[in-house]
Amino acid sequence: MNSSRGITIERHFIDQQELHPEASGELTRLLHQLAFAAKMITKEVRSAGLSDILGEAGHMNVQGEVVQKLDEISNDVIYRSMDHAGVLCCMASEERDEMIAIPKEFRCGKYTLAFDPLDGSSNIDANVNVGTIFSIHKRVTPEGTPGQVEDLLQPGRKQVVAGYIVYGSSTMMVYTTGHGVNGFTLDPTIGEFLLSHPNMKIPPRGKYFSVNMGNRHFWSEGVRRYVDHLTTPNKELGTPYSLRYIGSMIADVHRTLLYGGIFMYPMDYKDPQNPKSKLRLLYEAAPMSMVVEQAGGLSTNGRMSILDVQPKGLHDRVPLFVGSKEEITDLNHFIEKYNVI
Ligand code: P6P
Repeated sequence: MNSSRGITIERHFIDQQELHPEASGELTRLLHQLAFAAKMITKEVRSAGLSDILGEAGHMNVQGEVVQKLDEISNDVIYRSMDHAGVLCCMASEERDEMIAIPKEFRCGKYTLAFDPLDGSSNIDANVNVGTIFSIHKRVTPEGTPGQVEDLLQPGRKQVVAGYIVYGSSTMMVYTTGHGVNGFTLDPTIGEFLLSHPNMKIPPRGKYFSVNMGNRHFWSEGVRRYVDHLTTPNKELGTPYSLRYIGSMIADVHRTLLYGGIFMYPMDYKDPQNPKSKLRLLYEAAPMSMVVEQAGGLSTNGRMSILDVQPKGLHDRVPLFVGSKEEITDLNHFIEKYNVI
């Protein structure tokens, strides 16, 4: 029997809602809109190579119009799908410096949405998998008032929904409401997301590690020694692991979720006085970490679970290590021993 049994994502949203008798249906409406936006962005991504919307913004397309970059188009698709739904009080996007308010003419809801409209978009010209990442919290300021930045600045552990849409050989939507992880594959012939990966679980240990080895000399000693451990032949330990790195975090983490192993974007000590991280907490690290932890994996910034990191700003960056439970546990032993992340 096919595991999807023809269960559409809309049916799954309703099933999830029925787990919460007190539910108002607002969250279900939000998820419906996200699935709709995913189909719209799929259309744009699939036709990108043909309709001259690749590359930098500002150039003119064949119709003589100013062309937006695909990530800006994706940003607008999500904004337009969500702003009038009456379920959000505010949003945050990688593409916008400030908090995105809900237009006055629309009702303010009780949720917030933080999103990366098209993660990995720098690779889109090379036809590499890209994706949309989303994170939903319940507001903390009084209902009926305009949303505030503090509604968005909540730790990942308080997410009510986290997930992503990966635009690859097929479009998949993977999400959790805190009761496990489920994956849906878009059937383009009927325009429906069908349950293809029920109750996803990450293997406790994998055979792959995923990191940009070009930055090896800029990592802390703990991380460098851990990666050296992974690449030193040892039959008993099952090393060396294989390196898989696409340079599109959503694709690298999605593969890690399916096959096991570890994805890393460590702190960069190129300037020891001013160490830097690259990945964003609110709409990249926190939602992806919630999905992986809900699937039985772990995440860390080198000190604590990503889900316990308190955001200070909408675009905070964090070191990210996420993957199989046993890999993160091994990494932590190296970090503790050398005491730097
Ligand atoms: P690097 C893509 O641009 C991105 O934001 C993530 O999706 C990806 O993991 C990372 O940057 C890749 O960065 O420095 O290895 O090219």
